[in-house]
Amino acid sequence: MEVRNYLSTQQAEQWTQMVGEARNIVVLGHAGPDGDAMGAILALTQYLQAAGKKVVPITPNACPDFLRWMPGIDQVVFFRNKQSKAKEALERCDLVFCLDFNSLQRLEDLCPLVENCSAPRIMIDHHLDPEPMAALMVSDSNASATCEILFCILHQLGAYESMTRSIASCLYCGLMTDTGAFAYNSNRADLFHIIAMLIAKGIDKDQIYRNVYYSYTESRLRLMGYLMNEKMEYFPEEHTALFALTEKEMKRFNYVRGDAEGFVNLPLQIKGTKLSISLREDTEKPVVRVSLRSIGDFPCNEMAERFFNGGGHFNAAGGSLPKPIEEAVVTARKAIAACAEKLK
Ligand SMILES: [Mn+2]
Repeated sequence: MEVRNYLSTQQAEQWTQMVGEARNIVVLGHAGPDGDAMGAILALTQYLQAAGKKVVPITPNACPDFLRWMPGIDQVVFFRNKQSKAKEALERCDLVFCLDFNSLQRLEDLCPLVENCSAPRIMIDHHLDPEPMAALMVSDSNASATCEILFCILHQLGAYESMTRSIASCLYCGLMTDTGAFAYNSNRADLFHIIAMLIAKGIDKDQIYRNVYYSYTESRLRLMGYLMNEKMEYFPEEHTALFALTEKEMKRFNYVRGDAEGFVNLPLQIKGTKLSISLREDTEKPVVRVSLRSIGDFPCNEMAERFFNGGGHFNAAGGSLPKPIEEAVVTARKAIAACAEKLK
C-alpha cells in the first residue's frame, strides 16, 4: 500500500522554496486547540526545527489538560496568556503555517494580528469549504485528520526515515482524537497503513490512549453523571438529545478548561439517536458555545450555519450564540423542531 502524495510537483517545489527561504516560522492552530491541531502543530514544529528553522508554535488559547503530555508542548505560545510573545513572533516571521482550520476567523482574537502579518502562508487542513487564505493550500475534507495529511506530506518530502518517535506520537494523537479513537470517519485501509508506519517508529499507542482518555478528574466524571442524569433533555420523536451547562454548574464541579470535552458524544450512545446538541456558557466571553454531533445522514454543519453562527463537518459541527444560556436553549429547541422532518 502506498502513502498518498498530497503535493503536486508544482506544489512540492513551492513548499521547498517557501520553507527553504524562511528562517523564522510561525505555526498556528485554531482556537480551542484539540488533539489534531496540537498534534499537527507539534509535529511540524519539531520537523522544521530539525531542519534548522526558528519556529514559534502559537494557538489563540490554551489546550485542554489531557494534551499536556504531548512532546514539545512547553514551546507552544498560548496567545491569551502571552500576547506580546505571540505578537513579536508574528512581526519577525517570514512564513506562517495554518494547521487544522479553514478560515482565519477560527483564530478568534489572534485573527487581526495574522491578517496584518505580511509573511506568506501555507495551509494544511481537512475542514470543508476552505477560504482562500494561503499561497499554498493543502486541503482535503476526506482526510480523517490534519495529522494524516501532514504525515503524507512529510513522507512525500522524504522525512519518514528520520521521523522521530516524538513526531510520530504527536501525529498519532491527532489521528486518534479526530476519529474518537477510530470509532468514526476512519474506515479506510490506507489510514491504518499510516498507523502501522507510526507504530513502527516506536510510539506507545496504548499509553497515548490512556494519556488522553483515562485522564479524568473525579469532578469531571461527577459532572458527566450530573449532566446525563439531571440536565439532558431527550426528544424521542426527533431522536435528539440536548443539554446545557451553565457557569454556575461548572463552578460547582470545579470545572477546568477541557472538562466538557467529548460530553456531546455521550447521548449518541442511546440506541437510535441521530443528533446530540450541547450548550455551554463560555467562561471568558459572554457567549454560549454550541456543539453538534450526529450519526448517519443528519448534516450538523447545515444546522450549525443556519441556527448557531457556525459550521464544521457533516457529522460534527459547532458554533456560538451571543445570548444568555436560557435563550440559547430556546434557540436549540427551535432548531430541533425546524429539522424534525430530517430527524424522524
Ligand atoms: Mn482536525
